[in-house]
Amino acid sequence: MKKLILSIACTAMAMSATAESEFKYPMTREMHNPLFVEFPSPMYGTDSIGRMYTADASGHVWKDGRLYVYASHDLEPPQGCDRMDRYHVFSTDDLVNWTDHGEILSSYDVMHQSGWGIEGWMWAPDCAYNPKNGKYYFYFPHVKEALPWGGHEWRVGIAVSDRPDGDFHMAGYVEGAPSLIDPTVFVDDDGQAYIYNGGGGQCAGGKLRSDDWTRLDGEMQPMHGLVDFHEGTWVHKYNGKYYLSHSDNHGTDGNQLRYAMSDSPLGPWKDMGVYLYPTGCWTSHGSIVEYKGKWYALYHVNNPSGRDELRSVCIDPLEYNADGTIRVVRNWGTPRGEAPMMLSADKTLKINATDFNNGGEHYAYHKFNIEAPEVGKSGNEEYIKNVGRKEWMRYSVNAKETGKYDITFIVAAKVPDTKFHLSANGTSITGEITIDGVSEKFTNITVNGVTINADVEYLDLRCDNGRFDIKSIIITPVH
Ligand code: FUB
Repeated sequence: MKKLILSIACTAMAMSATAESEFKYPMTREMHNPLFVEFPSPMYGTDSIGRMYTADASGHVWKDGRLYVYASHDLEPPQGCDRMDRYHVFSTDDLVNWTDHGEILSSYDVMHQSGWGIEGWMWAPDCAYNPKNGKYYFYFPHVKEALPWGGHEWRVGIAVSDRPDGDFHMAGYVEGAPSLIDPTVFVDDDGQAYIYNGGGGQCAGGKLRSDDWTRLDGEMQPMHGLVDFHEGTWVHKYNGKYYLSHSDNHGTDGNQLRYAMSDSPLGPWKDMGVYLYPTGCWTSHGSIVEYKGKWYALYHVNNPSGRDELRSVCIDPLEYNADGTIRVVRNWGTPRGEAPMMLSADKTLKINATDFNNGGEHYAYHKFNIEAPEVGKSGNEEYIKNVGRKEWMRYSVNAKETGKYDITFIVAAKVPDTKFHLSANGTSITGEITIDGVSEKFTNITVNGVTINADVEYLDLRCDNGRFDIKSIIITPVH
């Protein structure tokens, strides 16, 4: 079995090597959220080239002042997350022009340089710089050998280089680290390096030896005080406090990113809540980094592909309150009017579908293949037409207080089995709604007694299947 997998791996590598040799790295392009999709990427097991998909971004600013992003590489066509492979490193010095430095490590390299590991399964990585020896340490979770799903032993692999952007060579794995995914390394101001990993509800942390960042100094311990921990640990320091951020197990519209604070890098931690609402992608995984005096959140979405296993890294500003707490990342554009539309217990709110937020693709809507949602006209009324599967529009609203509402959608399905839902701050509040029949005529569909919380910032109208036109959403308080 192992032999077969190895031979498939070698064939795939040989074919993609042909394709990749046509690329000249480094390769720089101007880019906006979602990032890196304009770079080429080999398609799994063929010699054709597709779009680059990336996830699990770890951001670092190194000696040269550039912001580097170490990300997972979702290969197309995906097979769950099994085929993730061939890490690339990206960097920028202006957040507009991004450089792909090319592939820095693959599962093939691990197998051939270290003698363990299987094809694919190269999940969320991180990188750390040790100023004492001038070396960059690339940490990544990888499966030791092929076993049935669930039986896998995960190792924290390590590759080392004198450069941040390539020339990494395997230097073993972190012996004694628990069999968990998503390793990350935080280096404190005194030079002490701490390593963390975690997944499936468990998070562990410990020290690396000061004379050898490939080895633990003592045992890794469970991190206490985290709430609803799922995976994707990241630790940073701000104004003398330690922050551990991670994804949670939130269901609808995907996981959220939460954070906890502590006076010590190994906790105990105090959960401080959510800093990134669900984006519509099943997984969420982020990092927080200071760059040129400002702070940024890196995270991923699935908008460009519409698939949970083909993700794309994004970056947005992150802000702290005066007390050191983190504000929720504002990746929802700005209201079309002067202020968010107001929801209150004494008035019906009519949201015209065409009044989606300002801010464009990624912030205010997602539309495949064309620039913006299509606008149609019915009599004097404008409407949005052809909202397709995994497309969405976003509307800024405020609620005076938490309340119950009846919500009516004025819609027309264009194909059978059309389904959609409405979310508040990335959480579905209506559940999936099916539009019966296909018609040119608009019809009213009402969902009764929907709770909308006072903290609502925006509503997303998301198409789950099929295609529909929509005129408006009418939100009536229930008394
Ligand atoms: O990318 C594969 C896995 O999905 C990562 O290791 C997790 O953090 C999640 O993003």
